[in-house]
Amino acid sequence: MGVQSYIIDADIVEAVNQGLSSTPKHLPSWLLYDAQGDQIFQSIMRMPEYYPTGCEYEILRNYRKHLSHYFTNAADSFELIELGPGDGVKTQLLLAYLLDQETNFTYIPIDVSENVLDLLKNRLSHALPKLQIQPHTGRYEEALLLFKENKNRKVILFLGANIGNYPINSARQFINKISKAMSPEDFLLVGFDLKKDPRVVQLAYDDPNGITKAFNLNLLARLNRELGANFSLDQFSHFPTYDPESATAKSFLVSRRKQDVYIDALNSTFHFEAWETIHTEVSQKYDLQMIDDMASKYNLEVADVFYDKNKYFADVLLRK
Ligand code: AVJ
Repeated sequence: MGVQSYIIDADIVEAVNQGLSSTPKHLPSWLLYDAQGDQIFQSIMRMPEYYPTGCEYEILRNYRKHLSHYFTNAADSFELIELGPGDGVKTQLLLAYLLDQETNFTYIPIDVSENVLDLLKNRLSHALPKLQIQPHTGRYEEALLLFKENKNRKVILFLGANIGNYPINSARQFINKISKAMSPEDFLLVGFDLKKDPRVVQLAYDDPNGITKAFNLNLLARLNRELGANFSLDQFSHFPTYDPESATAKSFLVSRRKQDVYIDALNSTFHFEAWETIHTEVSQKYDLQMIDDMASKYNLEVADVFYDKNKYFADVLLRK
């Protein structure tokens, strides 16, 4: 092969090798979010079919006062820690309100992508000059361990139905880890996408303009760019499913024919049978019973639940 023109990330190599060597094949959803994927996800959030963004925006706009009351209860300062802030547009509603109230807090957005955090910091420093912001680059788990050690009061935000990306058992384990990092005065606010008409869910992941399709296929384009793979994007289709019984939405990439794909960085060829699948994403939906069960299992109490007008989505406030 020619001169290698890409930087190889060991985590990506391992995940891709493991996922494409498994039966059935799978790739982790965090691979969807490179600079291109971040941009396509911004377009997804503006689609009328993708209801979660608008719902959570409505919730934070309507209830920012209620939320601020909980958060500022003890009158002292606190750390507002956000796991996976994205573009921060929804959180900004809350931040602006807290600053208007002259609340003393530091905003700590945590993400694995330094790119996301740089963009966010630039944007928020202009929009909210008084904001004290301390971005932290790294994985959530490792960041939580750090926060467990400091004694500052904490409000942790995990919004946007990001929890839905974890299969339900992993979601439980993750909530358990957060719970262990929390003290009795701390709060945790989690955004859950709720069970609803299955057709509404289905359409959110199968939009007629193919934006979600482009998002899913970008994963293969990324492997072409970063690992020197030779996936033909038109030989794979995007196929989302929603099972209303388990309330799990899943996305697949389906091989349209029998084919071999070479990945230079792995120095390996992967074989695909016609109609063989790669599972790329889970988007778990919840109901209040599931949320209550999860909370009580891990010593958390549901302090309040905030809904949008359709009850499509809930921001759930938890404390120890
Ligand atoms: C960012 C994980 C909440 O699962 O709804 C949107 C990602 N994927 N459309 C979701 C996504 C396809 C989104 N989360």
